[in-house]
Amino acid sequence: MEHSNYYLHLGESIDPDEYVICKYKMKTDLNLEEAAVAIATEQSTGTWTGISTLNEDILESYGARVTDITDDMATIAFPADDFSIDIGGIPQILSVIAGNLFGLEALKGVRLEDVFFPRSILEQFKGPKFGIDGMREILRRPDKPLVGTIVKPKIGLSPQEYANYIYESGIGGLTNGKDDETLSNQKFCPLEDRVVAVAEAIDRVKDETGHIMMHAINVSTKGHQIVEVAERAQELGATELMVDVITCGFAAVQALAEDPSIKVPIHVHRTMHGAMTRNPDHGIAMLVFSKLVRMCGGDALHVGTFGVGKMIGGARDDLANQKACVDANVPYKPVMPVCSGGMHPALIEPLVKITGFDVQIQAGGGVAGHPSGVRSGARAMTQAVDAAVADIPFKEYAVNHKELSEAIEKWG
Ligand code: CAP
Ligand code: MG
Repeated sequence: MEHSNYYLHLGESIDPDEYVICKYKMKTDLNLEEAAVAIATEQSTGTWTGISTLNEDILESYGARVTDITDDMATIAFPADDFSIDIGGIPQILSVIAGNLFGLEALKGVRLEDVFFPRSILEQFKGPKFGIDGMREILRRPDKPLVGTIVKPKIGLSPQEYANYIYESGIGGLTNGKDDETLSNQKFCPLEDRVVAVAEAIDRVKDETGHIMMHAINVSTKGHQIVEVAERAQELGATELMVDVITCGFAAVQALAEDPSIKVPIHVHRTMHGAMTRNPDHGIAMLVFSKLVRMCGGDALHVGTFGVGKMIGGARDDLANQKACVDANVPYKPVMPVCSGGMHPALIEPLVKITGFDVQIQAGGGVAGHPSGVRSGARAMTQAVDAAVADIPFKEYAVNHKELSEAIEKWG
């Protein structure tokens, strides 16, 4: 039974409550309708050739529909019944909307630019436990941007050297510390020793200054182990957990977020995303990952530096990522957008003008590279945030703030 024309429903309106709707940007030597039908076929009820076992009922119930092709962008609607959330969840969703299609000969390139879920699917996810408000409550920081650091060097410090970095950062006024994405349980800094030492450092900062800080311990590991590792880190005093969502999987974030024994925020790092998000003609937009991370319960997510820092991305794309984190049209708490990568105090003013104050700005090199050391680097970041909040040009603010002026002198 040849059904290729079945999947073409151009101009037909469909009920968004009954479908998962995807936007695919396509590069093809075929005509765009054939390319879009190839995606709809492969990702729903068809394959490369007509099959005798496919009938009208199956097509009608579960066949994807190409509802629009504008320029090189196809809109494809997948019936909600094509998805299985209780068993399957985000892994199964991705197998449908971001699966075999990337390897189809019919396409020279294809990029999943956006996805829209019906309420019936959204409501099967819980979203973040804490989110923006929950993190602000823990830190007693009701409205200023959160400001943090990534301990540098990424690897190599001993637990005590590591904890000293966090102590200095906290005394310098930072609200957030985090492990770097490659740090785990290496012999030079065993996870449990690091958790205990960092917890003691954070407690010391609070005892000495009243300042509250949290530090995200990287618990990225094998799927069957991550809850146990996270629970142990929490038991030893971890104030926040970090998961590398692309290398660990969205299901790993969801496992921690939905586990009632996990009672600290989850910081979601996106390392390796560039393998899929960077190419404008092939892959998956970070906007899609941002929506999925919020669904599965990340409390804070790296969204980029809006064209200001060292990593790929740009203001338009990163603004879309940030919007996905806070969009009021989905039934979840807002996720704290994290801006990180090549950040330093002189970049905070231009960044905050774009992002506003509901953001976590963090710097690794931009703190550890300060000419007067980590504490001064932390102070310079804190001063730059205070200047932005007071709407005082940071160079003017730096006149009376030595650490900030030293950072400007070094990084301009
Ligand atoms: C930043 C960082 C982060 C990047 C990730 C790094 O360090 O720790 O992992 O921000 O990029 O390893 O590069 P620096 P993104 O502050 O020294 O650059 O946030 O875009 O995922
Ligand atoms: Mg890093």
